[in-house]
Amino acid sequence: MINQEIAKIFHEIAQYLEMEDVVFKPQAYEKASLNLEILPDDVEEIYKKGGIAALEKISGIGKALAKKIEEYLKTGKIKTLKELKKKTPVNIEELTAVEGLGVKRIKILYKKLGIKNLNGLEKAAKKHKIASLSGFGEKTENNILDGIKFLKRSKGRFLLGEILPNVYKIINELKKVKEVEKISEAGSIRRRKETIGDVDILIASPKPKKVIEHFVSMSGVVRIWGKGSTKASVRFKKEFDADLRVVPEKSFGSALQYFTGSKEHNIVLRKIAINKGLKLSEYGLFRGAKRIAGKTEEEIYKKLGLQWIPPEMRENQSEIETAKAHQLPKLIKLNNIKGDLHCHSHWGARLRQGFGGQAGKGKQGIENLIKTALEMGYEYVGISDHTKFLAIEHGLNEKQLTQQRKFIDKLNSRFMFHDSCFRILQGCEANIMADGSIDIKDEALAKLDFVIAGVHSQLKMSKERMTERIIKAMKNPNVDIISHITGRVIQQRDESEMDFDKILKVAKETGTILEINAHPSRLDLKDINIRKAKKMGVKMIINTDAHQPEQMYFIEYGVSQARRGWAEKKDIVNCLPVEKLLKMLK
Ligand code: DGT
Ligand code: CA
Ligand code: CA
Repeated sequence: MINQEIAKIFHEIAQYLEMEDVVFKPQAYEKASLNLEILPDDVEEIYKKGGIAALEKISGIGKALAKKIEEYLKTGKIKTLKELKKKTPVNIEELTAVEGLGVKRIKILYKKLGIKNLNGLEKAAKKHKIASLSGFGEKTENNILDGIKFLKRSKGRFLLGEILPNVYKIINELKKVKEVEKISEAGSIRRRKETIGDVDILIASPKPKKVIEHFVSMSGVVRIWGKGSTKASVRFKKEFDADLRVVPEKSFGSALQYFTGSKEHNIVLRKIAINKGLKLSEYGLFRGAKRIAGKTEEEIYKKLGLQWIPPEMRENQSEIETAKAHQLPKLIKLNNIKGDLHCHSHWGARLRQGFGGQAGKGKQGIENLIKTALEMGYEYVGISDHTKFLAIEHGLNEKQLTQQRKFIDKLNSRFMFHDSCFRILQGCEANIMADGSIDIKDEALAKLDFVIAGVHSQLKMSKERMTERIIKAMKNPNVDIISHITGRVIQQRDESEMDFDKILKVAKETGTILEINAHPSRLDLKDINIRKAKKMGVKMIINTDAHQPEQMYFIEYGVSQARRGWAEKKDIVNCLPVEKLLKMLK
């Protein structure tokens, strides 16, 4: 809410004024901040209706503060705060996040030791400069160090793939609680963002207290940050935090809409409501005091004149305009996927260990990959081992590929014998060398059912060279698919630089398919690149790059990334049955 945004700024101004030993004024800002927090009406609306005079009527808001609110509504900021921060260059927000540190102590730390931020605080505490300050002592110093350690750990974001399986477990456990009527994940988890700050869960129940008791005493909860009558916040053993809200069923839809976000999406939605003379909040959609929607998200979007928008699209990236025009794409779904073409077996490693004819067996053997594909209801699976350049991955050479072909042919004939339509395709994930050539001879590539090519070495080169390198690979008539094109590893390695638009043009011309790699730390193509590819009419494939059969289940993350990129079934070639898929290849 805009009220909350202004309340936060007033609170910060109060803190900075306090640092300067100003009297009375901090209290005035603090009081105004609190009043804004609990104000039921939107200040933007109040201002629209009655101007600055109406703002002055809000309890705790005088002429000067009303002007500040007006400034924020008009410019999106309040200059005073910036000026105060310039005078006292202390990062109060960062420092107050340390447990046990308030403005009073921060003031002493700044005046006596010149501490401005977390870094300075940590250095001073480690040098035992804090314990000797009056009013601090040894114990406080240790608490500060603990607090810093804790903050550092919790600052990090998590990969969607690390968190989502845990969220499913939490939700399944809470579903068993009899007071729980409805439950859903919300926040970035529901939007399936590639990284997650904290987990948000929403429940509809007539007995919130009981639900909250269950939640905070769940297995895996190691710390309770806060617990109220309708919400709670905890830390789980795996070190992520989760916020729970419990609402009555009649506002489940509006609360789900609000807590799913994104914040930017919500801001635009709220404006649409205001323009229609309505008010949208987590409690419902209101005309005056009358609730006209709230139970489901669908009715809220509908009453706002919009199609229901899938959570993955709610990033204020033109989805609202598109929903208004009733032109939302019909997003791809997990069960549209008919097979996975990027699965690694340990064929090469087993050959090296001398297993010979037994190379297809074992935990990561081709047979096990097939078993998992069948479990997943797939119609085909593609075996695409690394090739000879990647010696550490026991990449296969031309001869070994031929040997593997024989094994795969034999398996296929066994399926045919049993009248099953399941097909095993043989491919490889060849390496794109620095000059854009492929590490396997063309005659050998031509014998495979499909060829994936990817960059696995020299990821750092100039934008021009990298672009040319990939373009040359795409022009190879045997290369059907380019894997994980930017080479990024989320939170570990940046994307390689390249001219993506130019690459898309050549992909379109040559009929090369771009992979959406579903591995949780790759998700490459990322959402905006998927949208660009779709716009250009470049075909994509969602592959897992599984190095173990279980990893074939990563496909879910690839599908959600594709949805975030607005992809439809027709954009993704592994939604096709095998014959049609094979026709899409070069
Ligand atoms: P995260 O946790 O950083 O991965 O991202 P979110 O989107 O889950 O953010 P979080 O957990 O802070 O808040 C959950 C949702 O609640 C957010 O997506 C939208 C809503 N929300 C939170 N704060 C605000 C706010 O100040 N204004 C508006 N309009 N919505 C908010
Ligand atoms: Ca969140
Ligand atoms: Ca949250």
